Amino acid sequence: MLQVRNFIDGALVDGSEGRTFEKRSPLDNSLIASVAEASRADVDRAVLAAKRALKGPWKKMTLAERVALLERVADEMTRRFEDFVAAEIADTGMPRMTAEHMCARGAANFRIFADVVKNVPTECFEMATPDGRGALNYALRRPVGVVGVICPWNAPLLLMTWKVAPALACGDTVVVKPSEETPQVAALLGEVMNAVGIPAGVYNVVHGFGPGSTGEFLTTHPGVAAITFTGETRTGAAIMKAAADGARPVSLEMGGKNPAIVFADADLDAAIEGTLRSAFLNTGQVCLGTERVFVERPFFDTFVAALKTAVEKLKIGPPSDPTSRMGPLISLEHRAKVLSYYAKAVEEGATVVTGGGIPDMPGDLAEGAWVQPTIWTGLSDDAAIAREEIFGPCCHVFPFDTEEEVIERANALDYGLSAAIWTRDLARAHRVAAEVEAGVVWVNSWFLRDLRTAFGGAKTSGIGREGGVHSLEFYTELKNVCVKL
Ligand code: NAD
Ligand code: 6OD
Repeated sequence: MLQVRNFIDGALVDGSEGRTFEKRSPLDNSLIASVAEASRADVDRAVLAAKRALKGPWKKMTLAERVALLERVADEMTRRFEDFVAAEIADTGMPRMTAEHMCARGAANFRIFADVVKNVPTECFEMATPDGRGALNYALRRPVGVVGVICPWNAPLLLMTWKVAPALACGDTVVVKPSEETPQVAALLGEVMNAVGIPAGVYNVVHGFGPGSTGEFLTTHPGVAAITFTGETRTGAAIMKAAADGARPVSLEMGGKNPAIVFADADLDAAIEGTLRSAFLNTGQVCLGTERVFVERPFFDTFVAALKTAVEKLKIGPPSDPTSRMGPLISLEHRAKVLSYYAKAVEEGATVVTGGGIPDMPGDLAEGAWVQPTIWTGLSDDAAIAREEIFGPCCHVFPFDTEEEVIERANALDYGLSAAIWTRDLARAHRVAAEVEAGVVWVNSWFLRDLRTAFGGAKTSGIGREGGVHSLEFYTELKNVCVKL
């Protein structure tokens, strides 16, 4: 069985207390790995190693040298692409094409932030002084320090590198806590760091859980200067409390219950194809995914029928089958949560347009975390499945009558991560995009990413923005130098 280890100060190591935890395959619940759980002492060692690296070889490098190393990380990730894809698939059970996309984004994240730090200017202001000699203000960006990186399981490599890459590009060092559900790619990335010559201590990984374990040890560690987190909103709130001790900054990318708004003038094929992706990609385990679909009434029946047909064609199966388009959920525990919402929808009187249960899977796969992709109609906006993030392959489709009404309904929740608007009317697209309360809005598309743009959530979906130069706000301290001339 695979042994997944921590990565501390440039070495793959077991936990100092000898504790391990099991990683099971979502495909059939078989045991696939034993993961070394880091103790408080291990977290401490990782943070100290990161602090040493921060003041040592990493600090001594020029920006050009650092950028060249990050580009080599991307190259090495590309060279070891198959290893990353295999690890991502083993931990998550996702279809191969999804894993390939995620792993390509992992390397792309290093390239974009290498590029950003190479090219970004800082401000400079000349000022007058009473003696007429004047003064010059210029800004310097300096690393913030050791960054604690807490990651979820739904897109392990993409989301971890989305934080590690800008942190390293800015000259910080990191201690990463991957999700206990998806430990493998973080350890692999450690091998990549060593292979290209990233100094020991710059990138560290500690495995474990949240409260009372590695996550808590890391977020409460006084040596951690800033914490960046992706995960559930209530976990983000707990991390914010931990960060308040020591007044440390946080960047939080959290949950969503995202709307799609489909106007009757939309291109039906594009809206169906887009909603099929936004609700069911990665078995609905995408924070940006659509769980509430609002369709203008004249288009409603046609839309629901076409989405049903498209969903019923989705091939559910293991990643070993190249025709699979939907894998299992991450775990049996998560499936129990998703199925509890499937039951709640029925209790509340929903019409189940398709799905609603567990698919028949052959052989050992019957033990895995499979669920049917599900569409509901017929409930009101205050039903539990219309308000709470389910994080599964499901959506409720609601009819609407006016633009004003749909904006109000889309904005009715405390979440505000993303929205998708489908229309051929450009003026309306701009109007609605401006009014929808979300950090990211797509028009006639979904999850189309330009990595230079600001990414994050409004309301309880996030605090702060990452992406392009916006990441520098979090991963650096901006220092003004005022020089009297
Ligand atoms: P989660 O909040 O349960 O766990 C995320 C990480 O936090 C894990 O590594 C976990 O071990 C750790 N953790 C848990 N409690 C902790 C604590 N008290 N202190 C420190 N660490 C702790 O989230 P998840 O179930 O892994 O991921 C799914 C969630 O993530 C969904 O809500 C989804 O919307 C959200 N998400 C958001 C984005 C975004 O960009 N906004 C992206 C992906 C996922
Ligand atoms: O594309 C990204 O940068 C990003 N953070 C995506 C998040 C996906 C959530 O599941």
